[in-house]
This record gives sequence, C-alpha cells and structure tokens, in this order.
Amino acid sequence: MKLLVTGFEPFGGSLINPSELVVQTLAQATLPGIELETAVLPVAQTTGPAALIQAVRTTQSEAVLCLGEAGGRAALSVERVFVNLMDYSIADNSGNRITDQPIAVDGPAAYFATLPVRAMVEAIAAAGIPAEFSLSAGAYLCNQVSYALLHFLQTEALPIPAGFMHLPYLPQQVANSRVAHPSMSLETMVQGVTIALQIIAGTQR
Ligand code: PCA
Repeated sequence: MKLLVTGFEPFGGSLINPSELVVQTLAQATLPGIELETAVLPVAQTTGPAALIQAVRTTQSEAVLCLGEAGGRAALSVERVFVNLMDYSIADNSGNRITDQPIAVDGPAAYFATLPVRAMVEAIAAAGIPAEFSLSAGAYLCNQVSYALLHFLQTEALPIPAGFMHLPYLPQQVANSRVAHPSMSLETMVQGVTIALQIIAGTQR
C-alpha cells in the first residue's frame, strides 16, 4: 500500500520540528508491505495546504497521515476532528497571522479524520508508547492542512483515508526550559508512528 506521511518545517522561532525529523527518519526506513512517500510542508497559510494536496496528487497515495508538533502534549495525539477555522495564535512562517477566518467559505463546520483512529491509538498504547485521542488540532496550520485535505478529498470524491497525529516536544527542545514540559524521544515517536502506519496499511503482525 502506498502511504503518504508528512511533517512540518520548524515554526514559531524554533529550529527543529519533531515531525520533520520523524518524516526524515521514516524516509530511510523499510516497512514491509508499505511504499512510503514523504513530504515536509511549509508552515504557511497558502503554501502549506497547497503542498499537501500537491503531494497527494503527485504520489497517488492510498492513505495520508500528517504529523505536526504540539508542544505541551505528553503523548502521541491522534486527532479526531478538524474545524473550518483559521485563528492563528502566532504568525505563520510567511508572517501572516489570520484570525477568525474560515478555511473554506462554503465548507462544512468540521471534518472527522477518516483513518482508523481507535485502532491506531490502541495499537500504539499496546506497544507501551503513550497515545491518546485529541478532540482539537487547534486553529493553526495543523488543523488547516488537515481540513483542507479532507475538503479536497470530499470535493473530488476520492476515497483516500486521511488524518493527523500531533507529536510532543523532543527532549532537546525542553532540556533548557525553566518550565517542565513533557517530551518524547525521536526513537519512540518513530516507533509509534510506524505502528500507526502499519495499522493504516493493515500490515501489523
Ligand atoms: N504544529 C503546528 C503547525 C506546524 C506544527 O508542526 C500546529 O499544531 O498547528
């Protein structure tokens, strides 16, 4: 099965984004039964969603798992729902800070993820890796690209399961912080995302 997994470039003044490192690591991996396509998306209002949809079109992937950083979360966080709202709390990497705007003017209020989210969370947790559901992907780029992708797939009537997983900070992102933020090692994140991909592809043993 051909799967597309995407991450994001660093944003908000940070020099690293765990999702980019996870995607770069997975790009070197061999997963039996899975043909992995990868992309790293810009954290930008117009080019972020456009790059994702372009990657889906050009790779002709059969399912899509997008990844992004959610600093402060303690577990691999499988998003269930994406709302039709851009309400950025910080500017994107192009310097735009959009507030109170819909993503698609004529779109529905929200889309649910179409990946097997329960099986993903349960399989990751069963492997001893912290995993959880999340009912909000925020109102920034992670929510936006996911909503835009699901809206595109719905509009084009493409039966491609798609969804999003937020990742905690890496240890090196919090090591010198005065606040005690949770973190997870790159190796553990890669292991958890690999399990999610195996669930999506139906190749988990
Ligand atoms: N996290 C941001 C955007 C890019 C990323 O990795 C978010 O949660 O919206």
